[in-house]
Amino acid sequence: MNVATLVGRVLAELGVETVFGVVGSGNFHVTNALVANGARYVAARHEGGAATMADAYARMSGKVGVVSVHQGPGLTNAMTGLAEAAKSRTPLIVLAGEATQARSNFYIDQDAMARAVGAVPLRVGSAATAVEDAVGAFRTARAGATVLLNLPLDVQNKVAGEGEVWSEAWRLVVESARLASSVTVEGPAPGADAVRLARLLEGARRPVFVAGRGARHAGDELRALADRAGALLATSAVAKGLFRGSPWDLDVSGGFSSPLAAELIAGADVLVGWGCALNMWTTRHGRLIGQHTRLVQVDLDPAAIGAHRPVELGVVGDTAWVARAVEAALEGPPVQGYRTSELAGRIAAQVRWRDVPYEEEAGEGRIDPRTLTIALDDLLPPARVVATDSGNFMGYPAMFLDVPDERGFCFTQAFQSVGLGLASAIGAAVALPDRLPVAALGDGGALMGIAELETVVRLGLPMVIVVYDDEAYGAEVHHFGPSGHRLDTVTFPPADLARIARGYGCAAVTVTQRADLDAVASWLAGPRDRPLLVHAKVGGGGGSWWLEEAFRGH
Ligand SMILES: Cc1ncc(C[n+]2csc(CCOP(=O)(O)OP(=O)(O)O)c2C)c(N)n1
Ligand SMILES: [Mg+2]
Repeated sequence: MNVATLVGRVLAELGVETVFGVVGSGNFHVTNALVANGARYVAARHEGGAATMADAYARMSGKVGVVSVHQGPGLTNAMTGLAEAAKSRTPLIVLAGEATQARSNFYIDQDAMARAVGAVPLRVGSAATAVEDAVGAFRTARAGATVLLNLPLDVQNKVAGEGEVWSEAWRLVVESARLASSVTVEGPAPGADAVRLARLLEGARRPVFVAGRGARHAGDELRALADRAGALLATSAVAKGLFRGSPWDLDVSGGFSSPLAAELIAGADVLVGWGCALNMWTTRHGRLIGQHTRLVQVDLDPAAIGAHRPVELGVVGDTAWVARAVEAALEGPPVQGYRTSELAGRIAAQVRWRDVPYEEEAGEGRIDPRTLTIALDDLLPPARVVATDSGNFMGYPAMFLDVPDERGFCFTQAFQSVGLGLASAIGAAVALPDRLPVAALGDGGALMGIAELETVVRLGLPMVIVVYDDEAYGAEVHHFGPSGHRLDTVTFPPADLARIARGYGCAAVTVTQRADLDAVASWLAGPRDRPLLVHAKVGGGGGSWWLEEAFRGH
């Protein structure tokens, strides 16, 4: 056995079940070894897609994601997806061949590439350390890092593991790291600060909890604590769906908040961010934090506390642990807090965006994106996972498509890159095969990431791909247009996206009015053996305020 094969075998042994990638000579053996040892290989058509698929898969499955790429260009192609993963602290391993001769065409400084985007560069150093190196990479990833595991070409081919491979020593290394591939959260036990938070909540009359990425695993604990403290519940966009089903769920806090949700969050007297950065998105640049709101942040990472906004109290610890500790420290019976019966009625009637009246704006041959999305929300089954791309359009799916829980929304937007939406939906679909995957894309993002349409078809994913086509980089049009700038660099002639999709093997429908969506109902009623691309020619809706929020942060 050579080193590359041994590394693949170790990773499979550690519980890696799925690997995404584009295979070349430098990652051929490691990928084949993963497959030979039981992993599923998902071939992407571009490494950018592969990296994002692995990222989305990790987010939606709770397991370590693995992507396998060729040395040099295989890695550079993957970089945008890796930057997104690293910024989101997705537990991810990039297996990359590595050219070690500086005169090789494939040579680049791969460690520097990884560092530049916040990933951790590691290396299989020798045949003797291959097992240790692979286990170390897995552990580092599982603790919440995006890891580049370089596989130097001159080490890959060395003989490894012969004779000693199933020895007791090897077994022990693997056994010690085997906790399936699930991501585990480790951190200090909550202490006196948790008690301080309990006291603060006892004195609160209008508490609000905002849960972020670091609380996606703590939904039950936070609901229980909120019930005791009379708190309303909201999330950042990456945790959308976490409190679905609760009558006190305000959905997303930030640019996507409905007017009622924004009013209630801003009206909090104590606001607790749970595993949530409280950044410009979640707080609308601070406008959702009331002048007299007492701000608390709970986070596993001490450096996250107060990083975006000063807080009165910071509690370091895993959000589920802290929530349990705070609940245990609360004295007295459950209190009403913010939860009046009058408010329950208002929330039930008005908190969803679709219950907020709007003027239909679309003109001839165009559908209003709000009308489109509300109609799709009615048509698509509730067991769904929605992934969105970036752009002016993206608030429509985020605000008007409901999701059943925190695994119903895959929001790969930490790097704000256009073009990751389709690959995100593929990774989510592979992680959650029992749900209908929905990709919501702009025309720009759809055409940027279109190579993976072949992947959707090849995998037979029953995906609905909605393209909000305004024949433009609408974000730029809406931002710069009003000041009279020329817009021919950001506008495009019509493209027949439905026909392009049919060419890839999808079913497709062009939508210019509500009645055209009957084709979606027919597709849903059929065998769903081919993905459906909904080419929606959208108009109206205007420039989005969530995007203005983004431009303010540039
Ligand atoms: C990779 C990348 N390139 C460029 C941008 C700048 N940008 C932000 S939104 C946008 C327009 C995207 O167009 P489209 O997908 O059609 O969505 P729309 O804004 O029209 O709704 C662009 C080019 C970016 N964020 N990421
Ligand atoms: Mg567009």
